Amino acid sequence: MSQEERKAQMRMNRRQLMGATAGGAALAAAGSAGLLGSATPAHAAEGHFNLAPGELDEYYGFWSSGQSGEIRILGFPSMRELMRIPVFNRCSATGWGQTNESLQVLTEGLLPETREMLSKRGMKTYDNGDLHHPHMSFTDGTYDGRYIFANDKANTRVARIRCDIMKCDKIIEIPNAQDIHGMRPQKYPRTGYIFANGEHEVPLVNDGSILDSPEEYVNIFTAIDGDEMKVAWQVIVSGNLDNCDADYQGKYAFATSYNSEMGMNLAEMTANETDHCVVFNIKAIEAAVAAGEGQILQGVRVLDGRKTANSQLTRYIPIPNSPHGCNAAPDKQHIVINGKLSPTVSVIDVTLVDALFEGADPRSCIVAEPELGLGPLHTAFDGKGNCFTTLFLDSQVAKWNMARAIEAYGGADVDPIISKVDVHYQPGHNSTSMGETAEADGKWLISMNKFSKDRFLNTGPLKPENEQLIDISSDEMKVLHDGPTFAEPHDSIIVHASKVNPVNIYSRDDPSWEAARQQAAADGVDLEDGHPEPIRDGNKVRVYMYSIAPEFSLEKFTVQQGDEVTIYVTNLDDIDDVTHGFCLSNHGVAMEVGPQATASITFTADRPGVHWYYCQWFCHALHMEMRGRMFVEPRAS
Ligand code: CUK
Ligand code: CUA
Repeated sequence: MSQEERKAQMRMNRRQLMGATAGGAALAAAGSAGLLGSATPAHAAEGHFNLAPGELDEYYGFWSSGQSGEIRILGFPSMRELMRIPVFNRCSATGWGQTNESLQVLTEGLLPETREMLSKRGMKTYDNGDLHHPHMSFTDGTYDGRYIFANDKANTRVARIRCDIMKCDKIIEIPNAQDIHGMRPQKYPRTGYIFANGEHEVPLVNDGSILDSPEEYVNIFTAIDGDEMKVAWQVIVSGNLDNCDADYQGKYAFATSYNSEMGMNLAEMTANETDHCVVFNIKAIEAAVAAGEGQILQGVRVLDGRKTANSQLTRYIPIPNSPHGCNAAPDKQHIVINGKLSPTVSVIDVTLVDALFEGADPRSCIVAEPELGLGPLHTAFDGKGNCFTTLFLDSQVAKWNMARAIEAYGGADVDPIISKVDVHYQPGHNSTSMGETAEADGKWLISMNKFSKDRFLNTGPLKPENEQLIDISSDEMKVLHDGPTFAEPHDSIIVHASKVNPVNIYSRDDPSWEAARQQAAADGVDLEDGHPEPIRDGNKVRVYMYSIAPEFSLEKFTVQQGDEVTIYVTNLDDIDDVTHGFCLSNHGVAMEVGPQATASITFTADRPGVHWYYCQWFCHALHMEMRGRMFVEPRAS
């Protein structure tokens, strides 16, 4: 095939997968139809999402940011962006990726081979990440406010965010797998495990000895101990793993699997009419781990749960076609598998899953398969028996009733679909308020749309996403608000504010700066007192200072050219919202220092001269005056 033919072929494929809206004329038509169906200003005016100044939102929204690599905190339903939590990305404001404390988080969980590869490039850790799925830890089927976990599809990692300080405290790289996509915490009895899907298949020891032999590639399902942030076990499966969820019984995890064909290109990957939902039998897996079955690879016990292994570890439920989203309903009984290339969703009854492991037909646990429209990707729930499924190709959300879908599957003449609403445009994930917990409250739905096209002022070729707030308190869904976002929140959770209790001021005992504490002790320094002179240790120099608005305890210090300098700043202010910063001019050095926190940063002082450091976090009327000088004495030559 020539390059031109190949391009023509790819354009064809794209059009098929995107549906009519990708075509020029059809696009314009879909656009205007969409506008007609959208919220009127009257809806917006009566909307109670529009908070008066000083009023607080009822919910926290935790938004992923996809290839931006961070987590964003929104007030919900006002949709105001409150904060960004750097995770896999770099942050100019907070120094995430520069401070020693953040570098420890970003590097300590890397595999040795990754560390070696990066160090050859002069890097300590990856600079990018692709964060799709943020999910809070659970106790007894609902959010417990301890942690948020998130995947990195780009570099095969899983991160944990502490909800007391809203900072990332652990990142681990997952061995043996490639690209963690779907990721969910165990819901019951509490979040011990984090289940993490390896999306792309690779040779199990991916060391170059096997290359273009796809028949030898495997996919890996990983369970992480969320308390320890260590891999607990892995299971080899057949077919790419996409999204996953856990039941409310603590017995099973479920993962959608496209590409049962194990194809290497688009035509091969979409050939079969059905793919799978893979069921993982947690008790059977734990027993196999305890019995020492399988093999240890890169320090992890890896069990064989492929179809061919015929084990009690997994079951493969045939699902039409290349399924994507996997969503446990708050009724604690049903799992909705979203068909993507099939207009259907398939509903699994978890009470019928035990039988699959006693020889029942894998499809015998399917109790409904309603046809909803084109491109069903993800489903959310209202806790009243209704489900909301995004239809990517139709640019709609369908509201349907679980009980009616089950009756219809049993032969009754009922239509499970209650209503549909146009969204703008091409929705991926959606979330309802508390909807992935047993406490789903049925008030709000957010539709996370991949394209905004004409909905906002033109920002040039790169447009924002559009997240639409929908009132689901009645049968007719009402779109109340358009929320533009930068690349590219895939998924979100909407958590009642009562579940989350962040502190205002760090505890001086916080483990975040344990290494600084130890170094200071070794140097005979109290972090809260700082030290009047730099402490020299060969060509390593440590500078300890504290800050009280609007001053650093050191107005100057002197080092030698070529010294490796570490600055420790302890913020002694203990007033809400008085964060300081430390920014060293012309050195690429900057960090946030929260109230009562210690933060540190290391750099080489290779520029002789006078260099000002200043507080870059506006903290006081004399914030501009909060500064000092670093003198770098030229190296004697
Ligand atoms: S995935 Cu992006 S729309 Cu990564 Cu959860 Cu479905
Ligand atoms: Cu301290 Cu600005």
